[in-house]
Amino acid sequence: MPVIELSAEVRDALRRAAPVVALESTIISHGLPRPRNLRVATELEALVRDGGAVPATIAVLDGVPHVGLNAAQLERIASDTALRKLGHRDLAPAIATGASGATTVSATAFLAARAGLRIFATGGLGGVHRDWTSTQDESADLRLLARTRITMVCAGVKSILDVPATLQRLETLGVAVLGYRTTTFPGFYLHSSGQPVDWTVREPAEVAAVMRAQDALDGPDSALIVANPVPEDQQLDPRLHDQVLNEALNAAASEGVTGQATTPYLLDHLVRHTSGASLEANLVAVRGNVTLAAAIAGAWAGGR
Ligand code: PSU
Ligand code: MN
Repeated sequence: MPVIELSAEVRDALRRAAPVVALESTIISHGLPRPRNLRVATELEALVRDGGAVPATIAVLDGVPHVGLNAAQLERIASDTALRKLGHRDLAPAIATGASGATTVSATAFLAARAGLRIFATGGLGGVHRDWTSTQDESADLRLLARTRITMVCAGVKSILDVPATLQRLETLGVAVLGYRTTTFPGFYLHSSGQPVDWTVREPAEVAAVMRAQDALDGPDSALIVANPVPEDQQLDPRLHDQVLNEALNAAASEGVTGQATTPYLLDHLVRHTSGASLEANLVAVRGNVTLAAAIAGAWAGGR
């Protein structure tokens, strides 16, 4: 395994078994519009600190996987338009060729777990795309979460996806899903996707207890998804959401957008055609997840 570079702060926190929260970088480089993305990246790290944990944003720079970025590195992620989007499968080629890229959930979860981190926050997971039967497009996020012991705090999966199919895949893959103070699976921009969840927890300590039970069972490794909805009064208007999403899906199909480009294309289309309202809902989701992840990291570190 090539060396993973830990920031001094993250290394120190891990040595002390202090709370640490992993953050992905693709949301910064490919998921949010510039220049707001840099402010968001900085704000998310500050929210983790306010919650008493150390932030560890993860990316690959010049062929080196980094866990924990300094201000200049974070700025590079936000501003470098040539930065690649790296899933787990891209890590080895990126390392070998000295490439730089932002890491998706799949690559971030892998590097975080390898570095000894246990808690990870993002906006919405990747999953099964709506036209799966013709495109076979299922995010590599799911495959990695099926084999990585990491606690993933998210607002569900992105609503551009086929949510019921994604939940079914998570069941098949053996990934547990906890609703955080909700009995329905969140809908990313929306408070609820309408799909039920099997388990509901109400406090960070309950999540930490589930993590300890995972450790006691000791395998096979899989993620624990903590699905944390945006508050109903801060969600995107569901009617606007459905209408613009349909337009976005049609536009992607007619422009022939496929593969890695699909998710950034759809997210960007939603931002532009909701006058930024989808961006605000996305940010509410990520902020809430980051804050909850810090609290879970605290409960987890405290109970060890
Ligand atoms: N969450 C967000 N915005 C994003 C993503 C997540 O709020 O842009 C990114 C994550 O990096 C996730 C990726 O892993 O989208 C999924 O892309 P794909 O469907 O190509 O696997
Ligand atoms: Mn994909």
